[in-house]
Parts: sequence; structure tokens; C-alpha cells
Amino acid sequence: MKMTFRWYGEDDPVTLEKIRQIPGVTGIVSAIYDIPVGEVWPLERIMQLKNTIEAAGMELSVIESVPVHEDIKTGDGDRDRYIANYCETLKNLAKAGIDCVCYNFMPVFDWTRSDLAFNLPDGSNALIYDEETVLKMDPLKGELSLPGWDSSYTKESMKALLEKYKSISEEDLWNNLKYFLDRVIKVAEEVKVKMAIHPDDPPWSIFGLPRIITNKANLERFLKLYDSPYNGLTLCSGSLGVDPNNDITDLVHSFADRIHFAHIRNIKITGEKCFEEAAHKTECGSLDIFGIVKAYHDEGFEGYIRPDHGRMIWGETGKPGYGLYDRALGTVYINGLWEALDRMKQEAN
Ligand code: CS2
Ligand code: MN
Repeated sequence: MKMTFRWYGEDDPVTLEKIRQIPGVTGIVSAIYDIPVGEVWPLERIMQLKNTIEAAGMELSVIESVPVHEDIKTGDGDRDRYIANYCETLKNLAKAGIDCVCYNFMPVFDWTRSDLAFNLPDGSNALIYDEETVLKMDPLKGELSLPGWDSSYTKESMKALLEKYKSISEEDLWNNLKYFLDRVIKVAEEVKVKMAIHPDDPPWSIFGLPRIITNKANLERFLKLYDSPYNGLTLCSGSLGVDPNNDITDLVHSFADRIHFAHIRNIKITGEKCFEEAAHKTECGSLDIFGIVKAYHDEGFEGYIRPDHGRMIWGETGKPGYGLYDRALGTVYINGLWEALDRMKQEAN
């Protein structure tokens, strides 16, 4: 595996200089954040990002994410132009040496939580999700803003979009995803960029919007929509793991050859459709992080891996889920497990 760490660009309080000091991190996961969704990423901008990261002593490993325009998900409007733009962006990324791109197909909202800084008994705080609170929220009121959400909507454009989704079923979304893959994966194959879809978070419908990248059967269906190694997965343990029916270790074994990017995050299930984000260590949450890392090790996983969201600890403030300290602890923990697994394997031989 190749250990990476997410960086939100020049405005990120977690600087590249700090990330470089985390032992074992060689790669950066990043994106260009100021290009409107759907427009082509120019090669010069990609090179600028790459050069900044290399000047700090690391490499640009994965793009997370190249966002998919809503017209592609709803299957109307300008989708063909946006798909053509997406393909251009992939070609430019390939020219810059990028070989892995993460994206998601969640309508309107990326990952969603009910509280961004819930106080935990140990004095840290974390993101939590409480279904009842979310059901009471009105997405038009702008009560929450998360790092992954597109902030360019006005109240009117958001209203129109939510209205449009009322007539889009899960099956429609599957069809629109297939339409996208049929065009984009062909290009990804040509330029050798591995596409890695991120699961929906949480993996169930919110605000009445359809969500389909949610469980094993749907991941299987997704991979069959376009059967190519370039049509792959970002396996996010925390996103899928909040549904107790999803066995992450089993998913790693089942889809190993199609997982290009591993997100490791622990979560603690606190009730039905309710969870807290937890420290990475197995005993801190509901997921067997050791078992998951071992599954990757057993499969000889050579893809990219990163710690996912962390808590805010030691008084840190910043982007919810994306502080330095807890994610750094997560990195070191995963690296420690990996080293132990490597050594045990060597000694057994
Ligand atoms: C999240 C997402 O779990 C995660 O990694 O932080 O924002 C994720 O980056 C996107 O859904 C990927 O497209
Ligand atoms: Mn993730």
C-alpha cells in the first residue's frame, strides 16, 4: 500500500510542511477547489498543484475528487458537455502523471452529519450523525455546511435542484451512472487513470434523495456496469461501515482487485442510523480496523490508502473531520499495523 494524506490546498491550516512530518506519508490526496463543477481543469493548474506538493517533498498521488456535475446525475441539461469536460480533465490529469481519481455519485450533498463538533467524554469532539435530527433539518435553510458540500448554490438553485430530483428514482440514477461510465471509463482506460467511486455517506437516502452506492449488492452491480479494472472503488470503511449489514473485511476480500483507494475510518454505531466518528483504533469504535487492515495486507493491496476523518483533539480547530492530529495518529496506527503484518509474514516464511 501507499500511505497518503488529504490536503485541501493553500487555504488548508494543515500545511504540507506539517503533513511531511508524519512518519510514513509520501503521497498527497488533493484537488483543485476553485474551478466550478463541470468545467475542465487546465493542465497548468494541475501542474501548479503537483509542483507545490513536490516542492514540499511529497508526491501528488490521488485526486479527490473530480466532482460530477448534477446534470450528469439527473441525466438532463448539459450532461454531454459536462461528460466531455470530465474526459478532458482526466486526460490533463494523466498528462500530469496522475493515475487514480476519486469521485462520488451522491445527488446534491456529499457526506452529511447532524453535528460537526459533538463533545466526547474525553474532551475531544467529533462529527456525529443522528437520523432524527437530520430528518428535522431543512436543506434549504443552510443550517449546516460541510467541507465536501458544493457551496455555490443559491437558495433558489438548490430548491430547483431538489425539485428536479423528486422525479428521479434509484433506477434512473443507475441509468445515469451507466451513461456516465460508458463514456468516461473508455477514456480512463486510454489514458490509464483508475477511477475510484466513493460510497455514499451515510449509505442510505437522505432528504428524500436517491442513494445507490451503499452496500455489497450495489457495489457488485456498480462494478458490472462497466467491467474494467479502470472502473473501481474507493472503499471507505467509515461510510459503508455505519450500516451494520456491511462487513468491510468481506468487502475488501470480495472486491480487492477493483479497490484502488482505501479510506480507513472508525465509527461507533450509537443507535439505528446513528453514529459518532471515532478514533481509528479498533477498540474505539464499532469497526474491526485491525481486521480490515489485515484483509488489505492478505490481499497484497498495492493501492493508495489514507486515514479518513479524525476527531478534533488537543484543542485543535479547523475543517470538520480534517484536522491534523487525529488523522496523523490514524496514519501512524495503520502504518504500525501494516509493519507488524509485514514482519509476521516474513517471519512465517
Ligand atoms: C469524505 C468525502 O469520506 C470522505 O472521504 O470526506 O468528502 C469524500 O471525499 C467524497 O465523497 C469523495 O468524492
Ligand atoms: Mn471516505
